[in-house]
Amino acid sequence: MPGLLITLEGPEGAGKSTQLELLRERLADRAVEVYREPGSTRLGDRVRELLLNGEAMNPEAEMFLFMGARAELIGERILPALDRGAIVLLDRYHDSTLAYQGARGARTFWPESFPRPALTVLLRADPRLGLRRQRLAGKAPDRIESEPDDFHRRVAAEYDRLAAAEPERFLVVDADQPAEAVAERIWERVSRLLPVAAR
Ligand code: T5A
Repeated sequence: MPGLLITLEGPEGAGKSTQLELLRERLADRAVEVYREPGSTRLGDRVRELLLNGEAMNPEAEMFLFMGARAELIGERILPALDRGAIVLLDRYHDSTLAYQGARGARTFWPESFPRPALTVLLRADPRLGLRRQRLAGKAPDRIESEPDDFHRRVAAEYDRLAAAEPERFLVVDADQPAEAVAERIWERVSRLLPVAAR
């Protein structure tokens, strides 16, 4: 596959959307497609509503709903974009399921049909920092953000475990620093993945 899949992960409000926009700006002269999860397809948007604003559900039902929305996004958007040679930037991907639904006790796994990212940036932050940033930005907490601190701590621990298990795929960046400093760390790594002429 000629394209490049780069994903951003981290706890609530760690700055993924902010960093995605800064990265998109740096890559402005290249074919870039940006998606977020859950969502970015008609089915994904409907499932997002159920997942973030619906009722409590069984952890494995939750996992498969996230994965179903992801399968649609992969088939409809991500694989075609990678085939065209695009750089695909993704705000959350399967590591979110491994971390969040893993923290709920679901038996998580990585399906063979889900492409592995060339790079996964983990914005590492105390989950309370992100939740505070979201409150300051006036964002009302959704069903998952409203979980107790202990759940968010388990999610953060799952992320640390995932990053330690695959140090080549993950770039771990401390999110508790100015957005420009975070962006610089990410760019250092992303620019090395690009063909020489594009750096
Ligand atoms: N989920 C998702 C699962 O449980 N399983 C899954 O498989 C998937 C895919 C998604 C929810 O679903 C869960 C995880 C989530 O709970 P969402 O609404 O998409 O929900 O929420 P998030 O992905 O958490 O996205 P947010 O937009 O809330 O957070 P971001 O993108 O991490 O943060 P961002 O960039 O919006 O920044 C938040 C605020 O902080 C400021 C920004 O200006 C903004 O106000 N900020 C900074 N402030 C100071 N210093 C910095 N370095 C800053 N960077 C950003």
